[in-house]
Amino acid sequence: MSKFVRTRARYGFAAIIVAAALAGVAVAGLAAHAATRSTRVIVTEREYRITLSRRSFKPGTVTLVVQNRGKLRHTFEIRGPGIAGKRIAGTIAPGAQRSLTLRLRGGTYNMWCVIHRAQGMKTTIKVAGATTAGTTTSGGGAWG
Ligand SMILES: [Cu+2]
Repeated sequence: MSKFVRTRARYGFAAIIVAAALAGVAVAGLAAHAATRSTRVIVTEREYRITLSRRSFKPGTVTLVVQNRGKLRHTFEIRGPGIAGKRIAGTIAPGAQRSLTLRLRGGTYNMWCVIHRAQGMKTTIKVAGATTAGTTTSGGGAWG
């Protein structure tokens, strides 16, 4: 009698462990999936320039992690193929970071700080297919 109860209890416990393990696998699988789907790019803003952790891009989903390393508040807006003008709401305080996930297509994207665009706080990236030459953060460029 007591042996039967103990066996049932042990079986129940094992079932909980199996269920938890399966749930853990499912969560890990989702996390791995998400990590491979979106490319993280660090965007550094300071007075008065914007620099990116990478300069070459392929079409697909990217998460721009915009970090304000300056002393003033900055903003971030991007425009290009498929993106009519997408902006991180409000301003980013010094030391803070905000992220923006986008779907990039082939072509040229312009990004800038709305407040300090005139001071040259802007940059351009080119996404796969287009020439990558001359995409530096300095210089005025033809736009703006
Ligand atoms: Cu700014």
